[in-house]
Amino acid sequence: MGLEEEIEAIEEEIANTPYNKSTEAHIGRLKAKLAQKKETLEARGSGGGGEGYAVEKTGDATVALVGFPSVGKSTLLNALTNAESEIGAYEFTTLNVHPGMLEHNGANIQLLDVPGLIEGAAGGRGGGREVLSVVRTADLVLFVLSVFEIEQYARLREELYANKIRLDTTPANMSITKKHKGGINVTTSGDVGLEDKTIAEVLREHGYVNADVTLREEITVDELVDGLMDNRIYLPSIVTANKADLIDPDYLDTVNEELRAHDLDPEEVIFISAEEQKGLDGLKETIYETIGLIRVYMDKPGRGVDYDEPLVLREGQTVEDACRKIGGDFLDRFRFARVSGPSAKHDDQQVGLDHGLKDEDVLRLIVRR
Ligand SMILES: Nc1nc2c(ncn2[C@@H]2O[C@H](COP(=O)(O)OP(=O)(O)OP(=O)(O)O)[C@@H](O)[C@H]2O)c(=O)[nH]1
Ligand SMILES: [Mg+2]
Repeated sequence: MGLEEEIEAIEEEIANTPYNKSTEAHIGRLKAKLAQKKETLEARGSGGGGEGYAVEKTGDATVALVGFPSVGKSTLLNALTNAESEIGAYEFTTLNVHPGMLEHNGANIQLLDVPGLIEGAAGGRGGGREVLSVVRTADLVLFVLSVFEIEQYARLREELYANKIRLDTTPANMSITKKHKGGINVTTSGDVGLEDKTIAEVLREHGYVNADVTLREEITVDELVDGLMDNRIYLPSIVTANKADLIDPDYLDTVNEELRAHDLDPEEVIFISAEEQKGLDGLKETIYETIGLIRVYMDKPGRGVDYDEPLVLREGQTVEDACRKIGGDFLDRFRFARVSGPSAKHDDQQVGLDHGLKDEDVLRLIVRR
């Protein structure tokens, strides 16, 4: 049996096995096996340099526009950025990756308009694999849907999932320590939703013989398998409903229903018209916030606070990260810093390299001469 047939056989067996407590461990083992076989198949296929598109990443963050042909990706890119992406009234206008730079709150956010993501993309048909490899390197996925084709959302998510992109979730909270003997020991805190036996089986299938595994949250078999593979990418996403200018107010109910049918909260979906440039300010702000960008205003000796060109960092980053981003020898010469603003207990608080910064902090670095 060839690898493809083996994969199909396992998929069929999973589909035909009812899921319950007595079959859970078996299904777990099958899913773990399936993940590895797919990996092997892919490694074979990628000999011809299939990773494609070397798009140079510039700016403070990168956003991938993901959507079917003709939903308005290029129009949106052009409306948001300084790029000139070809817009056509026919499908597949965008045959290459078109980058553009969006400036918002002093941050430079690179948007990538990638070719229409079509059915079977994750399987490598129709050049979709290249699209997906671009998406994998982004910091945020921006779904572009047309208000008339909300159902495309399901397919888009499936394609990304099949290409090991996990959206709006975090990696499983677990730790594994390899040992020399003693078999596989499972420790869980609270009900994690899986039998200890299932967890052990999945680990065994992944080649662990002796190991301590600790799970600290509820998890599915698929999430457990993901947690064992090192090539899963976790990204946040935003959903836009474009061409909102074309719908009558009474059709809005239908759109909202469609959204809910796809587990989307109409309140969280951003309705826009790329063509008429409506709803774009809200979209820019949501992009900025979802990536978790923050502005830090540098207080430069003798020149005062620079509010025009903030240092752009991510939520959770520290004074040390700020020094690195500024470059030069600031880190080597660092003595201490003074912070005012949201992260400071009081104005001019003296802090060290590990101090966490927040949006709109004012930062002064005191360095050795
Ligand atoms: N009415 C209206 N038309 C739009 C809007 N956005 C895009 N269009 C039109 O939809 C068509 C397709 O737009 P594109 O921006 O080329 O779509 P695309 O997603 O880039 O398509 P591909 O490059 O083929 O993947 C064009 O005729 C646009 O003028 C919108 O907000 N409202
Ligand atoms: Mg296009």
